[in-house]
Amino acid sequence: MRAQRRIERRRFLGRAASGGAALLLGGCDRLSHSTWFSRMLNSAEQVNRHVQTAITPPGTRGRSYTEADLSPHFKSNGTHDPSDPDYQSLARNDFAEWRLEVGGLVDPPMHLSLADLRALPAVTQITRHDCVEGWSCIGKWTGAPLRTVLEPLGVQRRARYVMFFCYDTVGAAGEKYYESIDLEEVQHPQTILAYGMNDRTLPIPYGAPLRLRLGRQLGYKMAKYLKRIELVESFRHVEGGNGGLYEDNGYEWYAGT
Ligand SMILES: Nc1nc2c(c(=O)[nH]1)N[C@H]1C(S)=C(S)[C@@H](COP(=O)(O)O)O[C@H]1N2
Ligand SMILES: [Mo]
Repeated sequence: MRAQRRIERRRFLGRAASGGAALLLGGCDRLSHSTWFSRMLNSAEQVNRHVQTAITPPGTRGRSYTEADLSPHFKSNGTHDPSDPDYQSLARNDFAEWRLEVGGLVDPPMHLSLADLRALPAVTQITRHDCVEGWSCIGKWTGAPLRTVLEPLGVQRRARYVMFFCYDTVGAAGEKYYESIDLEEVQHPQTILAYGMNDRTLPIPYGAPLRLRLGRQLGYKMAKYLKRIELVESFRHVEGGNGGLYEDNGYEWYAGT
């Protein structure tokens, strides 16, 4: 039964987030004028933009920390090592054959290697990771800002969200981990595709070879073990329809900290 299944999955995933912001869309007023980001605002989004701006002022960054603040032991949560056979075989060869698929509203679809991503200007940031289960760790993350990954690509102007699909499954039902963010979050300087952690190659328990890092949202938004990203106009008809596996289980889509 669907209700029973929901309860079991919720139990597996942990306690539901309390409070939090309502579903917030759009929010593009600090975006650049030259790119696809600025071209798709409609009046409904303008209204939502005011709501989001009131809660998270545009340009707000998550707090940055120093080396002295780094957690001696960063917790690995959720999946620690995906059992997917494709993932396992990629891992055996240090992800040399791994490619990030970029699809959906982008012409042409792309496959990016780790070398492609490392060739982009890298950013490093020390930020706090807050899990909805009630723990926090501070880590140092290195990667390519998502905006610099997407900007050279032929992203269609209809695109409003980026979806992230992962190699692992979670819970008794074995559903694929996935997540999504909107264009404001894509443009945020702390939104990076991270391949490094604490000055090392990103280890498997933390999402190797590539994971999403955000500056201002909770841990479950930061998809590990990335396989494919997809530009979409709406996430309503993807997987459970709520923009992420946690969201399909009742958690907030905008998981601001
Ligand atoms: N693919 C995938 N991404 C995921 C998870 C997961 O199980 N699978 N867990 C999420 C949760 S709830 C948290 S708190 C963080 C944990 O990241 P960490 O293992 O680096 O601490 O990853 C998030 N992203
Ligand atoms: Mo979490």
